[in-house]
Amino acid sequence: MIRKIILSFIGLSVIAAVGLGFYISSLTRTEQARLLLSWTMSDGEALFQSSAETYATPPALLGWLDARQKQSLNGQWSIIVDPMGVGTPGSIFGGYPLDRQNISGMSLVEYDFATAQKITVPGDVNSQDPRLFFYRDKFWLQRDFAAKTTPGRRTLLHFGAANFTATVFLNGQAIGRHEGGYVPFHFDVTDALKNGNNRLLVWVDNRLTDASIPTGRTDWWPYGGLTRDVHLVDVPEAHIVNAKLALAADSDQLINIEITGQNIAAGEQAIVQIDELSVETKLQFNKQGIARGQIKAAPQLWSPENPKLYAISVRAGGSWLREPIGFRRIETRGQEILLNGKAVKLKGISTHEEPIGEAGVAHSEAHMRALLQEAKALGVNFIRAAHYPYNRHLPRLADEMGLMLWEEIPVYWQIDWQTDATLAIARDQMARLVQRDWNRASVIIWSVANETPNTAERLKFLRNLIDLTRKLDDTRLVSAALLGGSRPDFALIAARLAARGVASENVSELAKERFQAVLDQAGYFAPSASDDYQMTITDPLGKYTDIIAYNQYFGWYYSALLARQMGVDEAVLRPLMLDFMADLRIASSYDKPIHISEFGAGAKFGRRSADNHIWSEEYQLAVYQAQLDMLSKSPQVQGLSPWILKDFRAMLWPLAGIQDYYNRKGLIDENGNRKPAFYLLRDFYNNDMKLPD
Ligand code: GCB
Repeated sequence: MIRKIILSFIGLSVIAAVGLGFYISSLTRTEQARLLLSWTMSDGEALFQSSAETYATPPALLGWLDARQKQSLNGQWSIIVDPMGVGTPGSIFGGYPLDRQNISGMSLVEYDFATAQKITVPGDVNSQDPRLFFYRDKFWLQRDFAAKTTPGRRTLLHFGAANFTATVFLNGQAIGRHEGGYVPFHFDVTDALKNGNNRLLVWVDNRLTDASIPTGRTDWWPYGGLTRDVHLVDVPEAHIVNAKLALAADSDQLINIEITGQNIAAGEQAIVQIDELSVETKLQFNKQGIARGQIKAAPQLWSPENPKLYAISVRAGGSWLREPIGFRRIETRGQEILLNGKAVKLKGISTHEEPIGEAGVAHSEAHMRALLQEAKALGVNFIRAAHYPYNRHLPRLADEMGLMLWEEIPVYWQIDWQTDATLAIARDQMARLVQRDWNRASVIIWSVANETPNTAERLKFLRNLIDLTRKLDDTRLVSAALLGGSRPDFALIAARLAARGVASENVSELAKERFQAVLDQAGYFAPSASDDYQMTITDPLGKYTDIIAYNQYFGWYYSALLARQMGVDEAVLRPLMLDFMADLRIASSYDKPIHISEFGAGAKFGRRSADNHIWSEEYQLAVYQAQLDMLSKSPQVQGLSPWILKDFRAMLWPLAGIQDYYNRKGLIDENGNRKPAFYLLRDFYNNDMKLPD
């Protein structure tokens, strides 16, 4: 009988536990956190000793990171992968990621970080364990570290980025949460830090949703984890948070300065010095903790030919920061881009943040240097860093190596345009990117989006981001990569292709019939086989950007799409399109410079085809040939950044034997092998953007 009672008691407890488990997992994360905080462990120890009900959000960006005194927390971290959310605060399944010191042989603990698998930080989790390659969910990262606390100084825990939501706990205390990925953030952990050993735990969730930025559908690998450096930064109580320097709008001999301080009293001084130019100025902080002013100087202006940087030092409160900074002017005049008052063409290439010859995300200076060196070998003066903010090494090296930069936030394809929380993430990403890189002369363009469909809600959302960007930094150009070409445009292009098809000798009778049907539909507007066409970009967003940036895939996707719509084989349409591109021009209804932010074609390195089949090096080369011809004859086009320097990982492309989860539009493959189109583009750039004869 007693056995029966015990068994049914256990049975009921299990049912209750499971039921409670379901109940808890049905709660929102905030509710779970709240529940957790009201609980204590059986040994009386509070799981997390925070009284906060929601996680704190990080303060405004800390600038000048490289100039600060800091301790690296990079290295080996423990990882516990938690797809079921067992470690979720509030879970009753015994797997708490708790700060328990006395784990014995009798403790029911799943989350033993001492015995857990190790991974390297910085680094994404997906490329460090084959089991995690496609992983997009929750995991825990933990490390211990020794620290020394000093009275009168503050310690900031700084993350270069955490993809995509990170909740930070230090010594069992909830510190805060950042959502969004790709941008730096920090927390002041002075009060939670111990003199001696400390336990740091980061709960990372790399899921993306329809309301996140980006959404779950991206043509790049959504690498999760602590993908960039982690540091403890030591600052004095009264310190500089950030400082911005830029040439004044109306003079190359005046530099505007704005310094933001923390705990610096109104009336206190800041000193800015440029030793090499023997100039110095003193500014005063106002009640808002900001010091503004100007310094009279005549710096040599930064350019790709002369990437001149000056060591600038800024002193205020207890901070003394020193960084190399360059000064230059970037603006547009009609359809031209002017660098330091002179027209400049952007000879560019697009990139992703992946290293050459290694898996995963590029996070070190060496990774970035190798990428930029390969880009330089291509003869470029410009990089489009698509589609999200990269690590801080990129703009620093670009400053040094004389490369102009386009930096972007991951507002990509379809976004939840109507949700305030989504807009808040995009604004946070843009603000942190701008505030991190506003002293980098290399950065000339901020991009607020890529290929977003033209709707009223999208226009409102992107105008909000453009306004924010200009408010934070009015010394650079703002753009967005647009999807171009309206339905009527493509109908008129289809009619021209059809006219060529009907006149061609290499086309079957059946295909000619189809082409004739397209021409019959065009009726009165039916073109002749020699008609050219000008594609005009009219997207209403163009009114608000400084540059009309256009991604187009003539010769690649558009051939497939039009072939399908016209009911002809791609084998017929692809060669017709390549010929037609010689008579195609790109223009815009806005009297502004056009930048072709993407074009490209997929090719597997070493794959050859005498018949110019797709995925071959020959076909990629033929698309580049036709594109460069077309674009060099489109006078409004002031720059290019073809897609893309290197083959990159993407879940969209499973085609076995060719793509294998890589996007193959690279001019080099993942190991750095150059495809023939690399050399054509190099010759084009070295020949003043004209195709060599
Ligand atoms: C695009 C996107 C880029 C893709 C590329 C492609 O238009 O902007 O992110 O990777 O096309 O290869 O399809």
